Amino acid sequence: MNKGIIAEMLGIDYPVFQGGMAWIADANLAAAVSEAGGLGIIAAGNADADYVRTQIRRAKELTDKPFGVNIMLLSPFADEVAQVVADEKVSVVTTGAGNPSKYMKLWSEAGIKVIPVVPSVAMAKLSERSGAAAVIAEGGESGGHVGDLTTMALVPQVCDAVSIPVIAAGGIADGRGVAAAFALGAKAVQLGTRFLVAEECGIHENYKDRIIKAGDTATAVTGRRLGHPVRSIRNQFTRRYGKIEYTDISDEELEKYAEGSLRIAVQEGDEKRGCFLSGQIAGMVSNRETCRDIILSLISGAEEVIGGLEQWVK
Ligand code: TUI
Repeated sequence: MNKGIIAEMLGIDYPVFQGGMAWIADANLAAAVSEAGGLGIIAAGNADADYVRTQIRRAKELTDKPFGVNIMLLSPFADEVAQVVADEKVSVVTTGAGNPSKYMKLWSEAGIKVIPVVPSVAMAKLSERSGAAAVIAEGGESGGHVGDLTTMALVPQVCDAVSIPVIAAGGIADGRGVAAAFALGAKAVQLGTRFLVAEECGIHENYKDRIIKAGDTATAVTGRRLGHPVRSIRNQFTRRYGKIEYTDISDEELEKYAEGSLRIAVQEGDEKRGCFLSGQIAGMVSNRETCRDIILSLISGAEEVIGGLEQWVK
């Protein structure tokens, strides 16, 4: 497979990004993905500047290849983390859950390529105007904080609306998904859920089991009332959240109910109190594998699918 313009621009071997999953995507996972030829991404999530600096320095020890940092813009530490990535001159910054425009000058002066996650054409155009190198069009099939549109509807509309390259995310976990993303006009893909079960991913074994055992309808979205819809595996946490979400409970109490639930899932694997973020594609994820095997199977799978599509051409 030709690597395409995104991989060319970033100096990586394959057009595959690992999503910046809060509490999950640390230096170990990111370095393993980058070493395997994809783009590993450290998630800043809600962590402070010290944590993010430590993770960046650790990743630099583990790999000489480019890697990125994802900044979750709703984080109370977003400003200080934005400064850390500039000081550390990371190759790539991706952003989620908001509009990164106010940081663009700082990051471009540090020579960072900024690639915002966008849930709509409007956000994609705004990102292009603010100087983004590319955008990640993420459909609501994805895990975590989700937008309204599906990958199938979002990606081609974003590709038509901007002239910077587009990376597709949401609902992709094998070569068929990669081939489909290219067919829609994307130049690379980003995957989260499949990397959850990577050998190098340090989450609790219960979390990995939940992903491997998940079926197609295993996930649900909670948190719409607070304006931050989040997709995760249905369990006691989501059922209880769903029950109280539209009662007269205050926003503060609702937020308090969810507080810490992601950390509990990742570190304690507590099936009752944890929020196990996952995309809808979890039903197809069934093997624990190394990051290298995941990336190589995505690429060889996509090549096979694309080769087979010739039957449709007269
Ligand atoms: O950000 C994600 N996925 C996430 S963030 C997260 S942690 C979290 N913590 C508290 C509340 C909510 C989440 C877990 N998973 N994906 C990228 C993404 N970005 N999806 C949707 C968006 C997005 C939404 C609105 C990007 C921009 C945007 O702009 C709105 C505006 O006008 O500012």
